[in-house]
Amino acid sequence: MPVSRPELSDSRVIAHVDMDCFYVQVEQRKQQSLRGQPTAVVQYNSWQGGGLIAVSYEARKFGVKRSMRGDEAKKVCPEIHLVQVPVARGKADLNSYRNAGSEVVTILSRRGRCERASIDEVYLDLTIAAEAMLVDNPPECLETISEEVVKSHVLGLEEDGSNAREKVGHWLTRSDASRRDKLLACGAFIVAELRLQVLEETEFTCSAGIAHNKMLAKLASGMNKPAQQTVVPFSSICKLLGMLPIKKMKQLGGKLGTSLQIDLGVKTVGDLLQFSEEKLQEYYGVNTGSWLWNTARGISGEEVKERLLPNSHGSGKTFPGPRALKTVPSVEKWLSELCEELSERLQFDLEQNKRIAHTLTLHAHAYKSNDIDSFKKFPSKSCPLRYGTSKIKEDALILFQAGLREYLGLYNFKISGNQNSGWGITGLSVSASKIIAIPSGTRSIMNYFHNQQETCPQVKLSSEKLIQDAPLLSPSENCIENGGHMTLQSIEPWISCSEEDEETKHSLPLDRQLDKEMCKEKLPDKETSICSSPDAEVYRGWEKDQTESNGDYLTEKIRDSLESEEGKRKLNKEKGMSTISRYFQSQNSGDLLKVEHASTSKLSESPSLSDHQSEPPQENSPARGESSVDARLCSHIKLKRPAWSYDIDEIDQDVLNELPKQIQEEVQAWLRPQKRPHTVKRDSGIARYFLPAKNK
Ligand code: TTP
Repeated sequence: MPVSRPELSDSRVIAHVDMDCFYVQVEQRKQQSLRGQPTAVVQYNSWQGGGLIAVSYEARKFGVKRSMRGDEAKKVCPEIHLVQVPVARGKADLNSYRNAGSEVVTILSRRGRCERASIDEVYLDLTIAAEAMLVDNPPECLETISEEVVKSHVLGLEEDGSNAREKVGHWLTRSDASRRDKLLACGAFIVAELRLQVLEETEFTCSAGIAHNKMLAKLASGMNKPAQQTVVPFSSICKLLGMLPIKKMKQLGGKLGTSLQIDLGVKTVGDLLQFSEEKLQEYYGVNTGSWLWNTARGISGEEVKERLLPNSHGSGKTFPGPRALKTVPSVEKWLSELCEELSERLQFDLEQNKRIAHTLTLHAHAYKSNDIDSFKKFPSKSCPLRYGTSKIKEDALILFQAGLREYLGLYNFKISGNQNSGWGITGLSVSASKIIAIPSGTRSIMNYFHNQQETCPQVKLSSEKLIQDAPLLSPSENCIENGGHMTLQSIEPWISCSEEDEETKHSLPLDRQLDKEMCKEKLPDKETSICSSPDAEVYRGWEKDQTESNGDYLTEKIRDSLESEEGKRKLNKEKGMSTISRYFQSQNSGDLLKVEHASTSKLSESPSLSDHQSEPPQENSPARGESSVDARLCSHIKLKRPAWSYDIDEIDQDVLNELPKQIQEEVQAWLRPQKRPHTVKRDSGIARYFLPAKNK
């Protein structure tokens, strides 16, 4: 759902830069002979000449469109050069395009805050640079203006005939303009300069929109392509939105836009002006209603976020028509390819950018034949991400099976097993999100992280546990690059949204989410109750020890936060905490997870767990002889506490001397090798001597 944000200031200068026919330009740079030629990049699949994914402007003049296949494009433009997208692992390899995008981002980020919005789009906040230019070097004082600047389009200016450039030049250098228009003019100078730098350094052309917010800048960047820029002065906003078909507005291309057309009879964004905010809220809820009201007026306070790297990594492939995957082994084979690619990119990101992804998500597109329920979507599933190709593959397969089971219904899933019983997978993707940077100067943490991955068995995903419905990601967040197979648009509808407050859930460190998931999963009733109350007790106990021994007040904070929904929200608000703190938290919670998991897995191996308790079990204690899983879990987790860590000097020798000989020896043995507390036998009841009187 769109989020309504009031305008931060009407004096911001925001640019949206969009590369022109990007994949084609990258291929033309590789093969210079293609420059200026009608060219298109086609998908890996060569059926009917392959699907076109990028078309040069020279080819567009002939009527070649992205929706065509290569054979069709050849018919309308026989001279067209069709370049196949690079291939690796039987699918498109987008690395050269990603790297080319990064080259551009590096240049654009020189003048202001830069947000990489997709493989070939960037938002820039140039307010500070524009303000500085207005003070130091105002356009009205410039003696010459570069050709690139006067080539700008200024919405609302009559651009008729030969004097268009003159008019633009005049508008950009007016001394009587309002301050906010002067700032936009400065923005036009800066963006023109940046675009020239991009061309000189990368050989790529790009187009741009310059306005006072992201929404208007994005609308403008596509208005004059290729290699041009468009400015949106305040006076032209009304006209621009008045002409803009409702479905062309970002966020209104889908159901909401359709409803506006059908239910309110709205044709253009400007048509929304006739409705009061209350009316729109009545129809679409408070938030969306306000967003629509603001949008109709060109109001958007969305900030440009500092982000030079993608928010997520994804690898996907479609299997249209007869290529649909119909058995679990065939899905497994492709998942393996996708996971290898994903893992390579994660590793690269880790090494190059010191970033760690926390969530693995599987999306699939499926069909069921002979099923009245065929509108049902394959549910997207996610889980905490474990590094290492084999772990990612293993977890992705489990996520797939969990999704398939839900999609088919348990009964059908059981009877179909690995057989084809009328289902097919037409699209598959894995993605890694919640990517967090490890702060610089934390080399040892990197080692720690690596060690964790390699030496700890970690939590092994089971299809019964730990799997979450994937949250709905916004297109820009999701940023799954399409692999020449799946477009973002086509992925988006697959993502199922769990009904829980996802934002809150995902604000928790992932291992905590995991832990809560374990508690929520469909365990037998008895075990479910373990999680709901006594386990929470154990959890607190363990964390208290951690808090005391580490002095880690953050752990304490998380515990508090977990205790209530309110707390969770509090934690959410604290997202701004330094990344390093959060990194430490997640490492700590990772430990917790290991402890708990180890405990759970040991339950069956160790029938008399109570023997290991630091305190002697009481006669009626459920931990002694009882089969209460609950109590056994408690006792096992308590085992992990740093119990009985007395210093020998703190024990009064006289007290020891009064003890029976055998017990004295035992205590000595116990205290001496303090670093090996678990090696002592503890079944003699010695602890009774140290218990408070009432327990003796
Ligand atoms: P776009 O920016 O949508 O288009 P473009 O750069 O090719 O052309 P334009 O000048 O009109 O902006 O997409 C950027 C690249 O993403 C594009 O070159 C190829 C790739 N892409 C796909 O692979 N599949 C798709 O469905 C779309 C829309 C883009």
